[in-house]
Amino acid sequence: MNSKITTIFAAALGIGCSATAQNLSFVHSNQVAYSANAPKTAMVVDLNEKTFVIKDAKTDIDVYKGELPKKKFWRESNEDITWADFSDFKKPGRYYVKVGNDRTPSFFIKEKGAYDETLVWSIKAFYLWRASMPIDGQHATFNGVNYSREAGHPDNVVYLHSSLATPERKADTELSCPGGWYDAGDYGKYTVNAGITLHSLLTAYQLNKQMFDTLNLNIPESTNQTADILDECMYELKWLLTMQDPNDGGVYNKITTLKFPDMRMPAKDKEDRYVIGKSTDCALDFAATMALASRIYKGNADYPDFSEKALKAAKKAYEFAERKGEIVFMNPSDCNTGEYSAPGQSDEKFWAACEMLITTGDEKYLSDITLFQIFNVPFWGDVRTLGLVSLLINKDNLTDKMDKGAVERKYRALVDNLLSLHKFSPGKLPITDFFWGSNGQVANSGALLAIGAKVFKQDKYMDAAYYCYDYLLGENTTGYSFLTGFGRISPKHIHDRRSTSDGIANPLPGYLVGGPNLNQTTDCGKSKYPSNKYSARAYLDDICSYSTNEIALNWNAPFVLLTSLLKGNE
Ligand code: 9MR
Repeated sequence: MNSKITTIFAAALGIGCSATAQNLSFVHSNQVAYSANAPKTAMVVDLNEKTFVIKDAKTDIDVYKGELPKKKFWRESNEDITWADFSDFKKPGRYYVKVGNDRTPSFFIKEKGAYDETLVWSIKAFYLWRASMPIDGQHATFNGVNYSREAGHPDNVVYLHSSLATPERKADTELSCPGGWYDAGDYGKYTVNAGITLHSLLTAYQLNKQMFDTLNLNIPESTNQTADILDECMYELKWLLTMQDPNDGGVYNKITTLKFPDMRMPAKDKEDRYVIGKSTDCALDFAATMALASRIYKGNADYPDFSEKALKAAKKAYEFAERKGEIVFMNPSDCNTGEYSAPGQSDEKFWAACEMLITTGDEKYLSDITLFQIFNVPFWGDVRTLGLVSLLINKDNLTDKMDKGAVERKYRALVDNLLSLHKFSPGKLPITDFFWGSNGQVANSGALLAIGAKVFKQDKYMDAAYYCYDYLLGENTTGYSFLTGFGRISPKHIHDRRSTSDGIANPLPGYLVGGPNLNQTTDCGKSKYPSNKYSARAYLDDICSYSTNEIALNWNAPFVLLTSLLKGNE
């Protein structure tokens, strides 16, 4: 009996309610909720059936019948795939899809509110990530479970790594860099990743201000006048400002211990933390982020001094990068924590120049902005598209010297390409390569498409954006909803130091795991993965799998952006 069949028997017998086995079923849906007017499908894998039904989850009565199109072979999973399309079934309720003897977990169809919980908790995840302050049960209770914890990493005394010593700041100089979010399942704080993350979150705010102005996240700052998502971002921005060296405007890469910490709670991780690295990509990411934040918080009564301070800091960092040329960061020999370092800084330069131009209107930045380049789905190592997104959504406020038509054409080319990948791939995904953080790539693709739909007022891009969301919530060949706490089969053993050591059975909620990735299966051992050959299936819900089952700021943030755009479209 093959392992799929065994697990199906187990499921039929109701064994193991909190299912962990992969490919528990051959039919996969969004496991949380579809919006009534959105396209709705389920993925059918390697089955020979010709029809499907939708059943009411309570009564098991058939409410919809449909035919399955011919299967197509999907190279990335080595499976024959077809799709049960029930987009025209819009009646709110709780259902499941049945194909032959196989079925999906149940899900809701909702007229309104399909995205509310996933949106709130994927942003709350950032609150739960806060360093240097206790997490309060009042703000951190999910499904009756209290995720409060003691403060960790005050970071009011961190040491300048010897590799950075200057006459003004000698080795081991004590600096104070408190606050900010942990980067991922580790406790480092990294400038590069903070930048792309804040771009996603602040873009979400810019595109749906009204909705965010009233969205209560129940965080400690919820009682002030500022939108909660902006309060949450401010926690990171305040820390980020401390990463600049006031002497030369350069920006440090990270604050970490010298080695990745053991699996223990933040309050128990007492190793010395160091300020490490000072590179120009870092300075440019910082400049871009501060310039962007400066215009978002302008005139904000809760943070009256921030906007001006941020713009000054941005200019200083930009000038540092111009003066110094390319300085690429590499870990010093005594340190093995994350690097977030990629060669070539034209992408960071472009992004920073775009944000500086939009915020200041100063045409001197035009000379650093060329649109004769290829724009791809962004990730921390290629941030040029963040600049393009900002130009696009601020196009009505740009100087006449900026070619707005070209901005639109470039953006259209990008989303048209994503749309055709979605349409023509048997797996419907707009990505073709599942590398480390593939779920972040899916979320970013969906967000770009949803932005395209909103700006160009073209629904066709939304179809693909919806699928990206549904994929992340379970409509994928692994059968997992990749957002912790959501869906019947979701990750239980994430590579996260807090979730591993807090003594609570379920992991912290609202976190998107990295997702399928074939390239680093050595972390747990190749043979442990459901497939070590086919990338779409190379996901493992195990603590050892930092390459597929870790969580990170830059994956949650585009999920927030995508989800907020879908909510805005309800
Ligand atoms: O997301 C990063 C991925 O693109 C890199 O290939 C990988 C190895 O350098 O690092 C990932 O980022 C990790 C960071 O370096 C440290 N904190 C955890 C991040 C997620 O795994």
